[in-house]
Amino acid sequence: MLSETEKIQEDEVLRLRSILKIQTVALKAIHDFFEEREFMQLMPVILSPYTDPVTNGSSPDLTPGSIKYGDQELKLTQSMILNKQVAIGNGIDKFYILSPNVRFEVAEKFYTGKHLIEFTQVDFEVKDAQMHDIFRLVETLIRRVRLDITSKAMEELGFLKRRLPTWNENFPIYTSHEMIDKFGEDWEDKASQDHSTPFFVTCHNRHFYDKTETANNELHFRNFTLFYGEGVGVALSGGERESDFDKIINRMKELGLSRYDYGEYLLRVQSGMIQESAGGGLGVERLIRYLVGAEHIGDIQLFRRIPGEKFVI
Ligand code: ASN
Repeated sequence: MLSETEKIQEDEVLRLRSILKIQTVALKAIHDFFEEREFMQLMPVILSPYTDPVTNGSSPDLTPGSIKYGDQELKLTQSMILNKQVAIGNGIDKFYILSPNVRFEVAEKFYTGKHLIEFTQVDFEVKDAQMHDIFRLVETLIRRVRLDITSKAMEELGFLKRRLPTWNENFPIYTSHEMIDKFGEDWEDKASQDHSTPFFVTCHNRHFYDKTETANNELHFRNFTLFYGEGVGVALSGGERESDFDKIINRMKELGLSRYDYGEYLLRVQSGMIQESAGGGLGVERLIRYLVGAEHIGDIQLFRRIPGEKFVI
């Protein structure tokens, strides 16, 4: 007979094993999906002279960690977007990367249940693609993951008491303006709670590398976020990319970034190496949290990397 403590420990092991099985099946589905569509897999970089500044005014707490190596100041990758654009310029037309990102979030983000200091995204990019091509790609990818999980990890879903929602072929698409009108300025959580299935939201005033367009004298952004329903929040962010030097410089100014921090990247923009592309990045841990129905993102991690928590190992 197991004691009460032994029973709890055994249940915890079974819970963790179920989550890891679902994670393994999901990652294999993602690899298979891209390989079947002839995407190349690139290896991630961890340190580089330039990284995605991520911050867009709404998240002032994000500061890239820097490391000095010789006379170079290197940054821990916050996202590989700038590398992705250079890869497109090097003739790699469609690819994906399992890319570890480090983002120093403030301790209070513990309470969101969805932030990590260190996480991995499935980052992908397609030359000459537009937003709607990426929507179709992402819908098919999420559907594929769901299909493989339900056929290969039914037992584990059952143990975790998770019933995955079903959804239509196409996820609904809204603009951020529609969301603000319906849910107010703080629309993200409310909108995610209001939906039982995933949905896209376009047009966010966000990154300097997102493509812009002017309509009715207003600036619009050809970028998007995929939200999971059920209050789980952001799944993926992405966009069409800006390749016009003057527009990029203007956006850097608007976002309070210094062009001198992006010298080599901007030289590439100026020489025409940075071309039209679109893509996005799907957070792996958030995907797993969604699939298994975990309350807090830390609950799916063996090695927890939660804002405000002491790292144990
Ligand atoms: N990976 C995202 C993209 O492709 C960028 C990000 O994570 N900040 O747009």
